[in-house]
Amino acid sequence: MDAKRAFLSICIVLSLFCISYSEDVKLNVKVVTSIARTDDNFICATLDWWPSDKCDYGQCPWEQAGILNLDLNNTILANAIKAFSPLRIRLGGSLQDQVVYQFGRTTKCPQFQKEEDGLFGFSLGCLPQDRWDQIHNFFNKTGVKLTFGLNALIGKKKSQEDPILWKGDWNTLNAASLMAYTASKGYKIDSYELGNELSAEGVSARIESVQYAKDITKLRQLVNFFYPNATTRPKVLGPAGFYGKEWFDSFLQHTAPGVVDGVTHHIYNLGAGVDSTLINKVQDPFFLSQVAQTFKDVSTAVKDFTPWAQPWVGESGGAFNSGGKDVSHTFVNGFWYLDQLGMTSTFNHGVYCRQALIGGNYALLNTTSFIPNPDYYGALLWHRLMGSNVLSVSHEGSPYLRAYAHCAKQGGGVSVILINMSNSTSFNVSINADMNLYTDQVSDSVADETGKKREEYHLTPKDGNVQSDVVLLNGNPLKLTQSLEIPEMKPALVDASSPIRVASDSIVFVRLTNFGAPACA
Ligand SMILES: *[C@@H]1O[C@H](CO)[C@@H](O)[C@H](O)[C@H]1NC(C)=O
Ligand SMILES: *[C@@H]1O[C@H](CO)[C@@H](O)[C@H](O)[C@H]1NC(C)=O
Ligand SMILES: *[C@@H]1O[C@H](CO)[C@@H](O)[C@H](O)[C@H]1NC(C)=O
Ligand SMILES: *[C@@H]1O[C@H](CO)[C@@H](O)[C@H](O)[C@H]1NC(C)=O
Ligand SMILES: *[C@@H]1O[C@H](CO)[C@@H](O)[C@H](O)[C@H]1NC(C)=O
Ligand SMILES: *[C@@H]1O[C@H](CO)[C@@H](O)[C@H](O)[C@H]1NC(C)=O
Ligand SMILES: CC(=O)N[C@H]1CO[C@H](CO)[C@@H](O)[C@@H]1O
Repeated sequence: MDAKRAFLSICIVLSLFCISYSEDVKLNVKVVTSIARTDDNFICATLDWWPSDKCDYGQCPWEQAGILNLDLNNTILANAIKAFSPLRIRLGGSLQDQVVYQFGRTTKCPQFQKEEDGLFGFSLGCLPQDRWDQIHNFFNKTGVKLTFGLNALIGKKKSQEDPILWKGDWNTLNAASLMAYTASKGYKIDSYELGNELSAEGVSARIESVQYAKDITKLRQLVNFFYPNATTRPKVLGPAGFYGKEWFDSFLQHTAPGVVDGVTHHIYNLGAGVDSTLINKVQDPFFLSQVAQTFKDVSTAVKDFTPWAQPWVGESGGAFNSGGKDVSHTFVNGFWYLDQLGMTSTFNHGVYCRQALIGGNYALLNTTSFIPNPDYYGALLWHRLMGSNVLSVSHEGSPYLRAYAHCAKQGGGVSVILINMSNSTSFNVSINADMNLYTDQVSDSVADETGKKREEYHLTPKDGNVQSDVVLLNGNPLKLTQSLEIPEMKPALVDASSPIRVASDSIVFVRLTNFGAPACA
């Protein structure tokens, strides 16, 4: 400690010469009980409806990535999805409440057009039947657990008194035709979701909470009718919008047991994609923590009113209006994204859907080349290493070091993620397994790690540039193989008795294979 202080003061005096210093941190992991649980497929990514002429801030970042245009023959896209085996995908977004399906009585199938009076500046659009077949063939081949977002405004009318309030009952006919066809073809649907961002204040449109509860109850009836076998029946999710206490409480109180399986809400806590301070926000732990109250509120509301359901983040892109052009697809965005995954897990969220798998500036895959961005690899490591039981973890070091611990997904032990948002401090982290249920006083480690190995995955940006699209794993760039496969991601095996070195501006996943954790047994 003294040596470190001395080093630090020399550092301050000779600040020209001292670029970085290191700090010892003791991480305390409570291993007796878990504090929350996620779904086995917590990682989820979205696909959206945006046409190529969706533009923000003088830029049109969706290109051919909307679901009606997306090249489903692309090898990288298929390999990127297959690597998750399976990947949870939510298909939905702003234009979802303007899509009709070419099934049943709906035979005409117009495409989205720019339209000034239309919601989000577009006309109605349509999902052609043959496109639905192509989508399902592709998802079947690549292994996708699909959430499909249905149009909730069909049958409703704009009210007189409030220009964005829509009134009247949901007309289920078109959705029923789609569902009948989908079930008859044996296409797998993990869940149906109703509407997009119509809750609370709404965005372009809104529905009152009691009306929405009535509509989603109808969706439950449709699903039960078309999927009589309860074992394989899709889940029902909603409201897929922004949290507001009054609206959510009322909606949940007006749904009967068994209607809703997942309570989905959306997060855009970083503000507008055009914001020039976006790069600072994603590295600022004090800013990033502010959204925690929303996760807690949703989790509490679900526990109080619909304890049979699970809270989900149904869509989260960080920065809205397609993300930040120079930030959202780069290494630095991982500080926000992986911290969000950790944070929502501790608040008992089942799933976290990242906007977007492809499209916009915030995609896991590059919109034009399909080459995975750094967050793609972060998501994949999370999916492979972090199991569904969440453990409590704390330390007294710098707030710029974030840490989350889960039972390992496979092979036993505990997985930890360490996020160092500091560009100047590195950390030497030793991990203590705290067996004490009742006090915070640190007791002895349970496992003698001498001679044992642990697995480490160090993620750093190429050339130390946090705005790089290329991420290094243990010092080597992650890039597709010659046959365009996702590269293997091998851990470094490190003597388990030494501290974990966490460089400044880096993210480290660690699997402690020999960590005795009763909560993970
Ligand atoms: C942290 O670990 C590195 C490498 O093992 C070592 O050089 C450094 O002195 C350590 N720092 C502290 C503060 O213990
Ligand atoms: C994709 O592949 C299918 C079958 O291999 C083919 O029929 C279709 O034309 C291809 N589409 C494009 C856009 O290349
Ligand atoms: C793909 O479709 C076949 C035939 O319907 C089915 O047996 C299989 O389980 C499906 N696979 C996935 C991953 O959905
Ligand atoms: C329901 O689905 C499960 C899983 O596919 C199957 O084992 C079971 O036989 C089905 N039940 C009925 C009544 O068809
Ligand atoms: C896609 O890659 C190009 C070329 O490297 C880059 O200029 C662009 O910013 C990337 N876009 C996204 C959204 O990843
Ligand atoms: C570290 O971050 C601060 C604040 O964002 C910045 O002013 C500084 O230039 C950065 N230092 C390095 C070495 O990147
Ligand atoms: C304590 C510390 O090193 N803080 C720095 C962490 O990194 C952020 C972003 O790079 C800086 O803004 C802090 O000054």
